[in-house]
Parts: sequence; structure tokens; C-alpha cells
Amino acid sequence: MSMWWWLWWLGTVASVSGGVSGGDVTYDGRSLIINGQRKLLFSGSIHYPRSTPDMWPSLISKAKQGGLDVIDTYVFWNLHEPQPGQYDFSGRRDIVSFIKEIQSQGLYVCLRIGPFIESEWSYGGLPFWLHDVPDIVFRSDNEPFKFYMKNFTRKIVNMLKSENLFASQGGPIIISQIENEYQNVEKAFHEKGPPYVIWAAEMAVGLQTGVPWVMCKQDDAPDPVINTCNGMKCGETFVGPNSPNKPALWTENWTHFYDVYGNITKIRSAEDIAYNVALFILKKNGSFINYYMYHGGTNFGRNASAFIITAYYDQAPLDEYGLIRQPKWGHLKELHAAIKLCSETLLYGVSVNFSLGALQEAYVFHGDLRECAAFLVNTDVKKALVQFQNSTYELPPKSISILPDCKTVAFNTAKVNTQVNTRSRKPTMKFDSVKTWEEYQEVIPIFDDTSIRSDVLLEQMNTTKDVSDYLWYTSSFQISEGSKSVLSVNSFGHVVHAFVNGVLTGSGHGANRHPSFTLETNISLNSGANNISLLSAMVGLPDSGAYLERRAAGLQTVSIQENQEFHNLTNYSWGYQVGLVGERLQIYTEEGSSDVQWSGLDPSPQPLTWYKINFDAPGGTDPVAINLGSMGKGEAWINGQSIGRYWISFHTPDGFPSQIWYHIPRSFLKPTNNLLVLFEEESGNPLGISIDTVSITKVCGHVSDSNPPPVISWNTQTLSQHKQKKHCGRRPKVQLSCPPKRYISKILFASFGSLSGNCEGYAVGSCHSSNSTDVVEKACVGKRRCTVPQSYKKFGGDPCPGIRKGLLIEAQCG
Ligand SMILES: *[C@@H]1O[C@H](CO)[C@@H](O)[C@H](O)[C@H]1NC(C)=O
Ligand SMILES: *[C@@H]1O[C@H](CO)[C@@H](O)[C@H](O)[C@H]1NC(C)=O
Ligand SMILES: *[C@@H]1O[C@H](CO)[C@@H](O)[C@H](O)[C@H]1NC(C)=O
Ligand SMILES: *[C@@H]1O[C@H](CO)[C@@H](O)[C@H](O)[C@H]1NC(C)=O
Ligand SMILES: *[C@@H]1O[C@H](CO)[C@@H](O)[C@H](O)[C@H]1NC(C)=O
Ligand SMILES: *[C@@H]1O[C@H](CO)[C@@H](O)[C@H](O)[C@H]1NC(C)=O
Ligand SMILES: *[C@@H]1O[C@H](CO)[C@@H](O)[C@H](O)[C@H]1NC(C)=O
Ligand SMILES: *[C@@H]1O[C@H](CO)[C@@H](O)[C@H](O)[C@H]1NC(C)=O
Ligand SMILES: *[C@@H]1O[C@H](CO)[C@@H](O)[C@H](O)[C@H]1NC(C)=O
Ligand SMILES: *[C@@H]1O[C@H](CO)[C@@H](O)[C@H](O)[C@H]1NC(C)=O
Ligand SMILES: *[C@@H]1O[C@H](CO)[C@@H](O)[C@H](O)[C@H]1NC(C)=O
Ligand SMILES: CC(=O)N[C@H]1CO[C@H](CO)[C@@H](O)[C@@H]1O
Repeated sequence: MSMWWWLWWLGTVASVSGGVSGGDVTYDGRSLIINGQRKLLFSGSIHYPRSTPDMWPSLISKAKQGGLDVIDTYVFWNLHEPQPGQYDFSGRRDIVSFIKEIQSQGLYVCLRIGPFIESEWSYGGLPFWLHDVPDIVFRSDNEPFKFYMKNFTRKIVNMLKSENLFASQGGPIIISQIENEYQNVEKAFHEKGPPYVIWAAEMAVGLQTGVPWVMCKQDDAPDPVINTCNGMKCGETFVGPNSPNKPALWTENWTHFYDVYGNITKIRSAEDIAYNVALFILKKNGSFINYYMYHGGTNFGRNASAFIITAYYDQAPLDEYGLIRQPKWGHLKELHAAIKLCSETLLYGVSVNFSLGALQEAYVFHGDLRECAAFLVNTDVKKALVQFQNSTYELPPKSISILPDCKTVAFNTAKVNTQVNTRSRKPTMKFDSVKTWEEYQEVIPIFDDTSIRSDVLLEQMNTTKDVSDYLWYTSSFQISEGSKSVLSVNSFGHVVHAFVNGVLTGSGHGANRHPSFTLETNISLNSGANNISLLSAMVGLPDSGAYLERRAAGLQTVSIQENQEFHNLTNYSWGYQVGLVGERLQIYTEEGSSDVQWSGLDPSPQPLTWYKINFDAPGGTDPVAINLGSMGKGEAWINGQSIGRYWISFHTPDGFPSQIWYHIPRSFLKPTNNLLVLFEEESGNPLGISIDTVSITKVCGHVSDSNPPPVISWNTQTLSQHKQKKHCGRRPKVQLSCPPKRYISKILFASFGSLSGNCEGYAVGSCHSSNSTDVVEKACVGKRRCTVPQSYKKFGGDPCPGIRKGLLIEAQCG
């Protein structure tokens, strides 16, 4: 069967199962019910402000091709209501266009309004102005909070209603969420917690959207609100719906875990995700699974919360740039297709489960028309051979086989048939010429320059109101005789750079979950007055926890140990400057950049420097990234738009920066003369910066005798028809496919024989068909896609009869 047929077929399944929008949405103990039909739904989170509107159509289409029925998004309150009662739905904030695009592609929407969302987003999505509402206590039975929460929730619901976007109106939104993982903090609010849950549920239901509401991680969600599960292993951990009339829904099955500066990325394998999804469907009667995230995207500007890196869930099935990440995307697509083959039987049939061994189990579903679907589960860490209905099945460790006809294995969660992609970044422009750069030295303020004064150290967020990451604390310190001393700064977080008489004497920082830290630095003091200027920086507002409005950042105590004398400066007279001069003048914009005098590049980089350069966009349509590996810490702007914070100098335990490449969306670029401005806090070297393009350059496929036949070669609707087809003798085959407009230019490796390893690392074995490369080159070179069966005929004979063989091909996409 050709790849084309396969894609056509999948398209048909997707449109049959998810295509129709609108209708009545209700639920019972088994699933959501749309237009009277129970639904088994696969959903994926894509957050509209974490990409650009020109990326939305392709992200949604790749999600649909991946077998999703639903796109899930949060609503980002602080983007939409920057000041009380002032709303913004432009550009990346255009939620209505985003939802309409999903609708036009025939998918449903799960709308998680929150409006507290956490989401590794600045202040968990709450607008900072809420902080200054008198007597407010966020997320509790508190009148001021409830007033603003209700006002915003109603605003969003009314806006979407006026666009007819709820399913009850013929739109795509089938469920909405109120609050978010509240159970995590509920106890901290004592008697102010439970009434808030009830109020939130009643408030939401009172908005009459005509579709069900959910509360995630809220076991006691009041009727009719459905409690749902978040986590990596809901198949094991979910306690279940709190009523027999509610379905089991999984609103966040983490595709990996968000990244923070200084931590090593924890990659979650395609096999582990697939196993847990299948387990949830079986053990918990799950009928809705949302991947968090399906596309993570980019935390532009200062929108990331504390210590969260700028790339968001790059390891998701669609990577930061929207490129398909294989094998994750393809393996889950095959899982969805296999489960969809049995969804009617799962949703309407009766199930039995029985043991197949100590750690093996069968779940068998029977429909009215004698349909039968089976799932064979091996929870052991070793592989197992099981007998099921008179046949023997081999189950790899920790895996589930799906038999849509109770006979043929359509899919096993641990056997990845999908190709592996290699993503690479190609430098297209190096900024290594001194002459092309200009710089502007940020001014280090002293006490006399400041207008905000206080005799105590001010809390940072309350002082900056989040208009900037930066707050200067300045003071003057008098001594009679110059000396060597030690300056100590205790900070609630996140970063401090200490300047004494205009010279950087030391820097310190905290980390995610440990934001506070102490900086001790040796300083030289002059006789007379010394200028102490401490730049405190935040790396995003906090995003979670109870009493968020009371959280503190910035300096806590400052002292100087001078010879034998201890000086506590904490209650000295301090002068404050909010933000940087360059920020105030917006020198990262075309207009603003002319407000300061730029100069040629200083060969020895100084801290607190702005850098500026102009460049032309790289040709083509591949995504663009900037390599900031030579820099330290700061923020970068393209044509006045911030592409996010960068922090190269904060290494992970294995000695690497958490993120080197930063995404520049194509839509931020003009064909020529783009303005790049960076603010560098440390002494990074801009001459090492390059503009790179990102693409899939290599694909690799691997099959072997022990693999099952490739997933599903059947027509879905007619299971009976497929029962007649016999699958005996089918040979596994390697299917390779380059991204659109790219062709297989070269075979990097091909072996039919007893090779060892897999796509991650391989070697030719003692048995190897000398025809391997020739055969594969003929079949693949010059094509976008090719299929090579692991068949003796194809390779002109069996190089070693009786020995277990495999076929592995790695090809370059040119
Ligand atoms: C409440 O919401 C409405 C829009 O629905 C808005 O016009 C109004 O300003 C809001 N009130 C306050 C006090 O924020
Ligand atoms: C980052 O690493 C630290 C130390 O290993 C750990 O305590 C923390 O949970 C990690 N944070 C995240 C978000 O992974
Ligand atoms: C059947 O499945 C349920 C739910 O997963 C489980 O609790 C029970 O032990 C299983 N029964 C057998 C016989 O395996
Ligand atoms: C799943 O549904 C079956 C009925 O088909 C029921 O017997 C079983 O208890 C349910 N399992 C759970 C975990 O709710
Ligand atoms: C957050 O992102 C929006 C657009 O998505 C941007 O306009 C805004 O400036 C960012 N906010 C901050 C604080 O950087
Ligand atoms: C298994 O074999 C037995 C004995 O030959 C037969 O009675 C039974 O129907 C078979 N079961 C299936 C599911 O084929
Ligand atoms: C914030 O600052 C105001 C005065 O500017 C002060 O009254 C208030 O107590 C401060 N709040 C916090 C939480 O520090
Ligand atoms: C403190 O700053 C002022 C203003 O820039 C400067 O005149 C003075 O020399 C500085 N003091 C020291 C000790 O550097
Ligand atoms: C300060 O100087 C002393 C001696 O000169 C040295 O032992 C110490 O390590 C220095 N401390 C720091 C934080 O650099
Ligand atoms: C300095 O003074 C502050 C404010 O009074 C106090 O909290 C802190 O403990 C003092 N620091 C030391 C080291 O004594
Ligand atoms: C290669 O193919 C030719 C025929 O096309 C066949 O004669 C030869 O045996 C093959 N070599 C191997 C090692 O299979
Ligand atoms: C919040 C949450 O549900 N966390 C869970 C995520 O999954 C991991 C792995 O199963 C659990 O350990 C966490 O408790």
C-alpha cells in the first residue's frame, strides 16, 4: 500500500471522527457526548501567544494529521487585560482568529479559561495590576478577587458567544475549564478554599455556555463540573471521576516537562507516552486525552515565569519551530489510528479483563455486532510471551499491544515504526565583523540620580509593577580611610550585579524553586563617599502557589564588612531606579535607537551593554534562529519585538547552557535591513552570534524480523472486511519521508542483514547484503518519500538464511 493511500486514509478517519463542529455537548460516565454520540477524543495543547498567527494554520494542520480531534488552549488574562477594563485581542492575542482557524480545519476546542493558568507564564496569567487591588487575596473566597475573576471570565465567554464559537451555537468549543489545579493550594487557604471552589463552579456554570465545564486536579469539583487528571501517568494515578455520571478526562498528559535555566532537559519517550495513554483508556475508562504540550512554542518577551527558559516544550510532537518531531509525532499518530479503529467498541461495548500472566493482563471489548477489540498489557520490565485466544503474542517490556479485531496486532506502544528525524541548524550569517556592530553603554545610576527613596529595601515587584525585569538599588557609603572590604547581599531573587564606584565587583543568582541567594564579593572602598549600585533582575514573575500576591523578590539585606567593622546597610537611605535607560527610551526600536549615541564596538566587552546590528533575512522558508552561545545573559529584540530573555551563562550540571538557539519567527523579519538589538548584562561577545536556519536534514528508519507488521493496513469503518484480510507473510518495511520541498539526496547508511543498534547508533553486523546501498539508492534518491520492504527478493537474495535480520536506512534530506 502506498504512503499516499495511507495518508488519505488517515485524513478520512480524522474528518470522520473530529470534523463536524457544533452540536449538543453532554456527557455520561463513559465520555463526552456530541450530537448524541459518545466520543473518544485526542487533544493537544497549542497556546496561541506562544507562536505567531502566520504559524497557526500549519500547526493546527499538523496536529490534525497527527490524529488529534481537539486543540486545547489556555486563555491568557494578563495579555488580554493589561489594565482593568482595557482589553487587547490583537496579533498573537487574537484568540477569536485562533479558534476560528481550528474550526475551519474541522477540529474541536477545549478552552481552559482559568483565568489562573500557571502554564509557566508570568504571574500564572494573572494581570499584575491585581496585586494592587486593596485587600485582595488571589484564588480564594475573597470579594475583590472574585469580582475581577468573574468580570474577565464573563468578558471572554460573552466575546466567544458573540462569535458563535461554543458548540451549542454551532462552534468548535466543546468544553471549558475554570480554575486550574486548585487542589494543590486549596489547603493553604483554610476556610477560604472550599467556598471558592463552589463559587467558581457556580459562576462558570451560570455563564451558560451550553457546554460542560471541567476543573483539573480538583477531586471534589462540584456537579455538574467534571474533575479531570493532569500528570504523566494518569493511567496509574487518577482517582477517577467523582461521580459515576462523569467521564474520565485527562487534561494534561505531559509530553515531557517544562525546562528551567540550569536543569537538564528531561526527555519523555514516545513509547512511554503511548503506554500511559493506552493504560488510561483501559484502566480508567479514559475517553479524552490532552497532550501538554503538543506544540510548546516560544515564551516571547518577558512572558516566561520565573527561571523558565524561552523555548517552551521544544520536545513536544511539534517542536518549538513547528517542525514535526519524530518518532514522537508519528508514533502517537499510529496510536491514535489504532485506538480509533476500536473506538466504537470501546465506547459502546462491554469489557472484561483477565490475567494472562503474573504481570500481564488482557482487556477485551465486545460490541453489539460481535465486534471485538483487545488490549494486551505487559506491566513487567521484561518482555513476555502470552497466550490469547489460542495465539501466542510477544509483548515487549512495559508495553500494550492493540488488537482491533482481537487477532491482529495493529500497534504496540513500545515498538516504534516511525522514522527518526535529525534536526540541524545551519549558520547562514555570522556577525563576526567588529565594524558591523554598534554599542551603547547602559548608565549605572548613583544615589543622587534617583527620585524614588526609601529607608528600607523595597520589594521588587511592588516597586517595578513589572514594567521591567530590572530594579537598581543605590546608596552611598562613607568611610574615612580607603580599605579592602566584603560586600554581602541577601536577595529574595533572582539575580544581582553589584557595582561599587561604577565597577562590577560580583554577580549572583538563585534558581527555579530556590530563588533566594547570597552574594559575597570583595570590594575596594575609597576614602569618603562610595557609590553602591546594585542591579537586581528578575527572570520572570512567579507562576504558582498560594498567596502569589505576597511573594517577594529583590534585595533583603545588604552589609559591608570593613576591616573589623560591620556595617548593616539594610536600613540605609536607598535610591531606586526602575528599569534601564535603554528600556525607557526603547532603543531596541527603529525610532528609539536614535535617542542615544551609539559607538563602535569596544574590543573588551563590558557588562550592561546594548548591541545593535542590521541584517537581511535568510532566504527560503525554513525557520530562523539566532545562536547566542557566545553571550552571557540578557534579552534580544528583532525590529522592536522581543524574542525573549536569554541566559547562556547559567549552565546545567553537565556543563552546557540550557538554551543556545532562540527562535526568530519569520513574521518578525523583513526581507532586508532588520534591526537586531541585544541587552547584555554580563560580558558576552557579540562577535560570536550567528543567524541560523533550522531544518530536518536526516531521516532514519529501522525495522527487523521481530517487529510487527507496520500499523494498520485496513479500511477502518469495515472491521469485518479487515478480518477477512490475512496478514501472514507481510514484511516490515522502512518508510522514509523528507519535509515538504526536500528530497532524499544521499543514503548515509543502509544495511539489510544482522546489523546492531538502532537509528540512534548502529553498526553493520556479520551478515550484510552487499546490495544494500545500491538497492536503497535506487529506491530512494531523488524522492521525497520512499518505502523499502525488508524482503529477500528486493535485495536479490537472503544474505544469511535462518538468522534474524533487520533493515536500517539513514538518508540525507537535501
Ligand atoms: C468588567 O468587564 C466589562 C466588560 O465585560 C468592562 O467593560 C468593565 O470595565 C469591567 N469592569 C471592571 C471594574 O474592570
Ligand atoms: C531542576 O533541578 C533541581 C535540582 O536537580 C530540582 O530540584 C528541580 O525540581 C528541577 N526543576 C525542574 C522544573 O525540573
Ligand atoms: C480488571 O481491571 C481492573 C481495573 O484496572 C483491576 O482493578 C482488576 O484487578 C482487573 N482484574 C483482573 C482479573 O485482572
Ligand atoms: C470501566 O467501565 C467498566 C464497565 O464497562 C466498569 O466495570 C469498570 O469498573 C470501569 N472502570 C473504572 C476504573 O471506572
Ligand atoms: C507578552 O507577549 C505579548 C505578545 O504575545 C507581548 O506583546 C508582551 O509585550 C509580552 N509581555 C511582556 C511582559 O513581555
Ligand atoms: C481455541 O481453541 C479451542 C479448541 O481448539 C476452540 O474451542 C476455541 O474456539 C478456540 N478459541 C478461539 C478464540 O479461537
Ligand atoms: C507596596 O508598596 C506600597 C507603597 O508603595 C506599600 O504601601 C505596600 O505595603 C507595598 N506592598 C507590598 C506587598 O510590599
Ligand atoms: C560617585 O559618583 C559620582 C557621580 O558619578 C562621582 O562624581 C564620584 O566620583 C563617584 N565616587 C567614587 C568614589 O567613585
Ligand atoms: C576575597 O579575598 C580573600 C583574600 O583576599 C579571598 O580569600 C576570598 O576568596 C575572596 N572572596 C571572594 C568572594 O572573592
Ligand atoms: C541588618 O538589618 C536588618 C534590618 O534591621 C536585619 O533584618 C538584618 O538581620 C541585619 N543583618 C545582620 C547581618 O545583622
Ligand atoms: C545481490 O543481488 C544479486 C542479483 O540482483 C544477487 O545475485 C546477489 O546474490 C545479491 N547479493 C547478496 C549479498 O545478496
Ligand atoms: C502534578 C502531577 O500529577 N505530577 C505527577 C506527574 O507524573 C509524575 C510521574 O508519574 C508523578 O510523579 C507526579 O506526581
